[in-house]
Amino acid sequence: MITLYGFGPQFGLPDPSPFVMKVELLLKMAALPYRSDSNGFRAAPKGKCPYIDDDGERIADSTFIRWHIERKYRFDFDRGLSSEQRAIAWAFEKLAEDNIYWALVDARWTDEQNFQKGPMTFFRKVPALLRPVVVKTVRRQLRKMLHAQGMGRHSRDEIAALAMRGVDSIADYLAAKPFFMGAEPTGIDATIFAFTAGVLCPLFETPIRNAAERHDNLKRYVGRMSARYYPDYPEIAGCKAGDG
Ligand SMILES: N[C@@H](CCC(=O)N[C@@H](CS)C(=O)NCC(=O)O)C(=O)O
Repeated sequence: MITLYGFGPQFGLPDPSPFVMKVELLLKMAALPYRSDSNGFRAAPKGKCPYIDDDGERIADSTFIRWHIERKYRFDFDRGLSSEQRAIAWAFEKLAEDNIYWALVDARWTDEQNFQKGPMTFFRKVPALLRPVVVKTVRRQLRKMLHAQGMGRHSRDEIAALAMRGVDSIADYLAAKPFFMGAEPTGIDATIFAFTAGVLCPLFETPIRNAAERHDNLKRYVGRMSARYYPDYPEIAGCKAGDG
């Protein structure tokens, strides 16, 4: 049995982490039975979630988890795609994970109002007396990470401009197709769904979300993916499951 370690449903999303949502989608696509555990962060092999435990074998990082599923269960997420399409899918995946992701982190963790509505809830279990110190320390670490990655060196407007360009590219490439690469879902849909839902999450006020909301095809896509993979959610990120 596979255990998926994440953070648990929050902000109206199956998980606040797009990487955890991505892995959950991959498990659903491969029709593998799994259970979710939101108490494993401290034991994370690389200090981050998601990771999985597959019958005692622990694999960290959403991309290595995908490769593990492909190898162990002989499941090709990209079946039917040409090598050119696979290359395009990989490039879009990394646009979301290595560029848009950091704009999302900045929007959720450094904007005060968004932080109070969102990530602040992660600290509920910290004793009230300690909470201000812990929150301050974690937010300082986050800012250091953003600075080291590079996104944190830009102004708010510059970060938004970069992320909006990424979101527009995703919407333009999706165009009128039902799924990102065509008529059927492939591996990249796990990532595009997770990050688009994260960007569209109505809890957070961001120019990136405003830009994404202008793309009707993106909202319909999130609704279509939700209907297929999260039938128990009437809506995810403000996108109704039946709207696709
Ligand atoms: N490359 C990793 C990224 C995972 C990641 O960044 N996870 C974040 C949550 S979205 C995390 O656990 N952050 C905790 C930390 O950095 O302390 C993947 O693809 O799984």
